[in-house]
Amino acid sequence: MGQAISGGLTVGDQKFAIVVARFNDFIGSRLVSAAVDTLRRHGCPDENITTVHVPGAFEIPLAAKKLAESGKFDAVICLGCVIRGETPHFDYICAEAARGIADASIRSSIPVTFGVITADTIEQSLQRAGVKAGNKGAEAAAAAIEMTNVLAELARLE
Ligand code: INI
Repeated sequence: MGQAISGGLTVGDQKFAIVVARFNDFIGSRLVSAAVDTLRRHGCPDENITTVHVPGAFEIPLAAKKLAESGKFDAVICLGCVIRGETPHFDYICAEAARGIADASIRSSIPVTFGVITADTIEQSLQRAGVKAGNKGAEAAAAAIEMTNVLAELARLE
């Protein structure tokens, strides 16, 4: 068998940016708390965490792209909550948020993780924000940490 490459969950001097939508802030703030808690628990000092607030999930990609391309961060964590019941725009907002976040990551070559809840109801959203079904903010932060370490391993191949 060839070599297996993976990334751990240890934080050294990596710097993280969090982009969070203010729309549905009741959920978004829970995602931020969980993301920050996850970063801290893996060793990230508070001074290495920058949080940026944008109006809604639709605006996340632009801020994420700017942060990712700034050269100041090792990963960007995108958080928000889009609830279908509240808008006929649901599908457009979700699609653009997902596409734009992926695009920011590929263009900048740094991890930009997707912690945007897309749910049918407020109850489902709450379940994914720390009640019953995990917390998308914590997941997105853990994925960001892991990916910074995967990229460090990949850089050693070059
Ligand atoms: N933005 C969200 O983040 N979540 C939503 O559920 C939502 N709804 O329901 O409309 C939402 N809309 C705002 C959108 O993201 C933009 O901020 C707005 O269209 C201005 O560009």
